[in-house]
Amino acid sequence: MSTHSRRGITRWPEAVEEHYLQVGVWEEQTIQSFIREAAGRVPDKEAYCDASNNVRFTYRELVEHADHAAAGFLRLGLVPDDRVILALPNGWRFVLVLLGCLRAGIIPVMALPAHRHHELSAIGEKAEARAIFCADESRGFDYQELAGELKESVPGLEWAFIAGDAHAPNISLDDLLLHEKASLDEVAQLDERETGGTDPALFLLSGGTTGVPKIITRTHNDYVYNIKACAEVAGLSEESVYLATMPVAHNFPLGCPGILGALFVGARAVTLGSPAPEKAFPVIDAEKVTITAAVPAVAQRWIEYEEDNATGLLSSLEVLQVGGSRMPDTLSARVGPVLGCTLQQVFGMAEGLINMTRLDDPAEIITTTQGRPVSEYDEIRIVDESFQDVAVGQRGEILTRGPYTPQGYYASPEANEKSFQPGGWYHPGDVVELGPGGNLIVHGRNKDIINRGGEKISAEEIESLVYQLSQVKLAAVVAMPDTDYGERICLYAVVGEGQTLTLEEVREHLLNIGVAGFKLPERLVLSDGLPMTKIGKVDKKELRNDIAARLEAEQ
Ligand code: OOB
Repeated sequence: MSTHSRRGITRWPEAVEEHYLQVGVWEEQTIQSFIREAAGRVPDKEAYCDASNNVRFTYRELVEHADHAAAGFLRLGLVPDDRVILALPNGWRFVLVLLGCLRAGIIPVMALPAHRHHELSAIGEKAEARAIFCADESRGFDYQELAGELKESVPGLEWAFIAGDAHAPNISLDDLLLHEKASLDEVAQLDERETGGTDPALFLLSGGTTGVPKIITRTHNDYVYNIKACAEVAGLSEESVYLATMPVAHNFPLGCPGILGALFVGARAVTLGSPAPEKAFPVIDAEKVTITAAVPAVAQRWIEYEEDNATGLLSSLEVLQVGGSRMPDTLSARVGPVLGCTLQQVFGMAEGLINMTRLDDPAEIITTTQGRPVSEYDEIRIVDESFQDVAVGQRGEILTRGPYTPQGYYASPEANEKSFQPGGWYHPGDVVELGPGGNLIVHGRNKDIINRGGEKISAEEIESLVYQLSQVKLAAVVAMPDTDYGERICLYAVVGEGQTLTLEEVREHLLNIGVAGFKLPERLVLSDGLPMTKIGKVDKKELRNDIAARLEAEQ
């Protein structure tokens, strides 16, 4: 084990790691070894379908392509433990690059196609990324240009792999994925070098509260267990067909159980680039999808679309997992009757802990709670502001630790100080109550983020960027309620005397500095002053009430 791959990575305490190994929740095997195992059982079965491009691979093909990709990366000069930014959209290239990286021991940083220079430069620098994998051009945005700019600004970032035709010096990813072949020697070397269970497998990004997205190291041992525990609770079997319509870089559609869970059990994984019902419903019908995952905003669109159109395209669908933000009880009650499938509520986080309602739970539990931990080894406490356990049935903030919840962020001592409590307890800032049958009910959060349809946006990050506009004297970003997204971003600002500010100016400024589109404020409220708390901070609670009241009055 080289020391490099351990730099910045917090391990579980040694005795705890030994315990997890002893009881077998950690198996000392890699993620890809379980996909190979499935390929051994059902080599000629279709493993994966890219429904946007109608590209399909059997298990045998998938495993071979992963070898070819891994050998191709290493031949070019990438080495095990290198980090690479994976910002590809859902599709066959994403899957082959991910599996190729895992096979080569290269650590992919799971970025989003929506990320731009602002996010990718910070992530790339923090992770010391040596390559980026991205689209050519999408929705009018030129990723090749972005990749070029990133190579200029991120030290050590040498390669840009582009989907489709690449302009030199960028490298054509398609050439590599479709034409490179691993020799028998190279395959033997890959086998020999295959990394161990406690090695980092991938870096997930946190929807955190501070400026730079925090990186979460997920090791093979912990992520394998995450995937397996979720696959079991979601009832995945060889007969399942799992559809991902959200960006698969997110933990939820990636490993909870996600496409990786499907590949572990010899099921079929299908990806699509959009959750729009007009696109997703025909795919569910054509591919006979049995299980898929959605955020509440998407579940709502699906329910409304089915109510309006009675498509009858969902007869194969058995389970709809919903999570990422709080699903209103009124919406959860409509899933079964309208979509004809079982709802599974999922309260999870990229940092680890996953809670799910069980498929055979009574309807009352499924519709009114966000589920219970998927593993008997998950530990949960519910505490007050001084981190004392609250009385049973009281609301408080959740603390958690367990075999797939790492005890620190990657190379972020300050963030760790804030987000982890002594004893390795992760403190996500969610306010919960222990409900019937040990199921959690999520009541809100004590963290300064906006949860826009499942995408988490740090208020502090946007505020600091808005302050770059010279006319802004005071800025506060808060969530405003929204029927489609649950929450949208509202900016309150105080400008200097005689100065003006428009929403367009703010948005243009943020776009110019390369901020992801989903982080742009959607409403601006100019004010002469902002309410302050006793300790001199902007009173965001009051601002949230204010914007809610304004919206109410406008209806
Ligand atoms: C998932 O992961 P992240 O890392 O994008 O966000 C985690 C945060 C949680 O701390 C919580 O604030 C919120 O998202 N959240 C929910 C929720 N599920 C997540 N809040 C209320 N109700 C729920 N059901 O969002 C994620 C990761 C894996 C599986 C599912 C979701």
